Amino acid sequence: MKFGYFDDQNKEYVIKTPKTPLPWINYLGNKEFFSLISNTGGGYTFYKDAKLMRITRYRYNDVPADCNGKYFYIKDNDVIWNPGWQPVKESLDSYECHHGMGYSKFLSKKNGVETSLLTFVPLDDACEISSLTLKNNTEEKKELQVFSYLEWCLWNADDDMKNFQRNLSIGEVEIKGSAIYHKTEYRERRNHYAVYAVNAQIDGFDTDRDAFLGEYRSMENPEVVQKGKSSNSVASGWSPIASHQLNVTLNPGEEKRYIFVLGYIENQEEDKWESKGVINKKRAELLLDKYYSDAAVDEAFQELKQYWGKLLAKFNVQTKNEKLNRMVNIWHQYQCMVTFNMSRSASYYESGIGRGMGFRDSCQDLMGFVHLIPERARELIIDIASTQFKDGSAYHQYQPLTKKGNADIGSGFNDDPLWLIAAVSAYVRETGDVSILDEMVPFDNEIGTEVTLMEHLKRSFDFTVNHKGPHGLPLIGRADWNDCLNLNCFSAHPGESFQTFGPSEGPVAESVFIAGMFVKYGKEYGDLCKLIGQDDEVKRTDYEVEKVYKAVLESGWDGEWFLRAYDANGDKVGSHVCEEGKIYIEPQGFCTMANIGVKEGLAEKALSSVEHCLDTKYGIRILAPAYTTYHLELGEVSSYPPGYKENSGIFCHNNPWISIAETVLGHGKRAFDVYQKTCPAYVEEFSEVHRTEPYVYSQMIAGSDAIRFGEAKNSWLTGTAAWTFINASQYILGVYPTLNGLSVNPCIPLEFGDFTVTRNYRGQVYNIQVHNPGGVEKGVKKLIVDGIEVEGTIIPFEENKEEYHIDVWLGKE
Ligand code: BGC
Ligand code: IFM
Repeated sequence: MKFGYFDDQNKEYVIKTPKTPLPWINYLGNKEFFSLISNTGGGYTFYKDAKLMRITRYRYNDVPADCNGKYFYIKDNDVIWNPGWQPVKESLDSYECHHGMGYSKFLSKKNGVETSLLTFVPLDDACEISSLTLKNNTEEKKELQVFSYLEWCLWNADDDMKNFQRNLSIGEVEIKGSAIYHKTEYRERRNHYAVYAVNAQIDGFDTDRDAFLGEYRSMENPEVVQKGKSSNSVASGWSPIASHQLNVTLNPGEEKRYIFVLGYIENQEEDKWESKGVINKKRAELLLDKYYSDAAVDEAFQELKQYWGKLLAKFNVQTKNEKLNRMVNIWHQYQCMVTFNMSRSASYYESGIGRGMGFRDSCQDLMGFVHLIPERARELIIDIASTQFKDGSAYHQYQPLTKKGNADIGSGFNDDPLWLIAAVSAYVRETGDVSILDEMVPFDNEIGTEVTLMEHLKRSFDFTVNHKGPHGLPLIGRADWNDCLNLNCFSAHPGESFQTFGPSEGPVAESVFIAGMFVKYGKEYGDLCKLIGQDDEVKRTDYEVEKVYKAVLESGWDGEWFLRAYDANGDKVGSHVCEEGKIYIEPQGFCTMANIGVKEGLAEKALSSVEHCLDTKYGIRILAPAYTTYHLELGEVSSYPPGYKENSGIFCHNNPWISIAETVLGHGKRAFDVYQKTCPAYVEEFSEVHRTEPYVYSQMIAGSDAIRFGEAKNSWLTGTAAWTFINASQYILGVYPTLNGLSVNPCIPLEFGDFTVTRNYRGQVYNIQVHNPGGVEKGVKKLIVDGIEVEGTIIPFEENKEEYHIDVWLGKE
């Protein structure tokens, strides 16, 4: 069952009912000012950092769900409704929510009034614009009252939810004309404030929540709206809000449009800071003036659309498979932008006050994003590398506003260092910009400790070299990619969180997954060394990589698949000798991607074991059989009920690893089958089972042991976004950036047909036509670049060329 449809022409998903199984959201904003917005108008706004600079308040764990947003109430005599249905929930005569690239649009009809509400964040300003158009479709004159509503968050969203003894006394606002200023904390910090304004003369306002709602009422039935009259309340402490009243008279057929602007303003040094907490409104007024007219707003919206049009044109594929085209050309890349911006900080499942930017997460996110805006990927690499320690380990997370490592979480996830190599390699392969390797980057953000980024990569590499266990495999530390595989926590104190066991950390638990990573990214580090002429280092990397390769063959192979790990007792994890958790997905994917055991025939076996032991109709499970009891020696992985999360859930993130691994072995059909199983456009058909948004990936789908098998959770912020785009674009379609240029080597099902790819690479346009006359799964028989046949699969890079025309002929030798 579907709740909407894809409109590929407009790059939108159109939701046809407000009653989706869960809130289906979108992200507004591309760089610093962001909003989350649901299909019923819920959500919240922040500047740079969802924890420290929260502009509007959201209510967690609330009933009904998805409560608080930027709402508009329309009152037509006794009938009151919202264009997005919530919070009044008055049934609408028609409703559509269009989630597009950086904007959402609500189209609805009620009582003969047609409304169109477009909301977006313009490209270069810290504000959100809501353009509300009301049209009278009746023969009678309409006298409407329209009320806007949002609730301010007292900036630090964490404190805002806890520190009531202070918070209830600090709220301050100022009203000037149609502009409502939120200036809480201005007295103290004097450096920022927010404003909510409308480009019309208002007929009233409210800034005190209780006055607006009335006693013991909720947003569902505000007293002010029911009365049709604002109370002109001025908040003093308690809960400040911003609400405007507009009395709107519409003659038959008449239409009126209002522009609401929610802005964030940061004072600059030269701004005059006055005493008594009076804010300097100059910058706010400039901003509000800028978006006062309809024409200015239309222009800003067109710019946003053009921006996305240009960005997405950087990778465009045309196959006969409409769903694949849609996902690769639009939604995969869009989700990559969102994960790049958010890491794992703010979604409807990440509160924005817990995790900030993840070292591991952001490194992977940028691998799927780097072709879109390489300069931003470059900046992020430097930020991430600056949180590394001298021994190569790193803070697991950092706060986006301060860019400082999070000391509460600390370090100890032993896969982290290697992800930095993966990210830098992806950046240099994409851009050819080796100058980044010479950038001076500090350790732990400490001035005076700067070394080159290349030296950071060396420390990353050496972290694994210097942290190996009894089998010569990398030590896992607190966990590796699988945060819940806590193999050293056997002596954690009861009640302590799984990952905060510090002193009891055992020395011996080893990870075959990290071994796979080391072989893959160790080689990529070696390639970078070679590129810049560090020949001795190349030899050293070859030697170290070979050692770990051998260690995997000797101690990391279980007979039918790759072992997952050794625990702190030296016992095997993910082995046929285990009663539960006999096989894990991660090493099968990563070792094969690293080419371990490919020539020995082991990878082939491992992937067929994945198909037999882990696959389900909704995707591949992370492990099987699920753990049915808690194991102290395994940690959080066994804490989840069978079928959920890391305990045998279908973790979407590592499904593409298997798909990529299948392409390494040349299995085009299987690679594509794996891709399709979890891919949103293919899953859309059974949205009532899957339940999360059908245009983006979720972190996890409940596995076959769960009662709600097939139900997804934690949509949007998942490494699946980057990996699935990498899989589809670089391995299935086969357009892979190497250090020496773009390579084309697809791996597709026999009946896939010919296809074209347009790829912007290093500032040049590559028009690639792939022909598969004999219907093979993999194998480039002939590569013709601008009429000239070229050896191999790499298109020679030519400086000063603008466009290439490439014909790739697949076939048997
Ligand atoms: C979650 C895991 C997650 C980890 C991150 C755990 O509490 O259950 O899914 O990966 O935290 O640190
Ligand atoms: O790898 C992690 C990621 O960093 C956060 N979400 C869960 C994944 C698997 O545990």
